[in-house]
Amino acid sequence: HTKTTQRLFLGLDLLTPEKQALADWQYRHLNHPRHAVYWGNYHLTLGFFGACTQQQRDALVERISNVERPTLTSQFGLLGYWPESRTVYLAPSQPNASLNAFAGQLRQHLAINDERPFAPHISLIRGAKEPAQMMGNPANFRIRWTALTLFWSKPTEQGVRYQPLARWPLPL
Ligand code: 3AM
Repeated sequence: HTKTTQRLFLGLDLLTPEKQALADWQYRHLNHPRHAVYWGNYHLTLGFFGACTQQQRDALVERISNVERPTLTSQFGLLGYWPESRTVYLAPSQPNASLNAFAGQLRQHLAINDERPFAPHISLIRGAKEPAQMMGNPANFRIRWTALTLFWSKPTEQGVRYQPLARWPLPL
């Protein structure tokens, strides 16, 4: 059916070993009664598009392809909590100017109109009514981002899964 839509968002994907290291750290050091985000879903959101038709998706892919991509590195070490969205997240330890600039460019070029300003983070726990207690070592993950990814937020019986639909490599 042509009316079928997919919830799409643009983000930065982690490599599997990076996801595993983060999941391992979360399991050992982050004490929280609520369920952790499924480790395969770890990512950094750059912009959210919402429900898109196949035609809209194709147009997006084309527009995204035209954006110049920078080399991006992030150092994550800040554990945060947003009470409004009940999310515990990991954020860069310091402001990340090149990442912020890239997100700004994408939002302009793709006419993304998210309500809130870009706040780089990796969501770790959802449905959290309180901040997480951290035990032991603070997180310290240095990520050299390798690809810009268009994700499909796909509902499954196990919950939502973020499935990459298209990838654009970042220069190393
Ligand atoms: O893991 P995070 O939270 O960074 O929050 C949603 C998630 O990113 C975000 O898109 C990602 C995949 O679901 N998202 C969902 N609905 C949204 C909305 N209406 C949204 N972002 C902005 N506006």
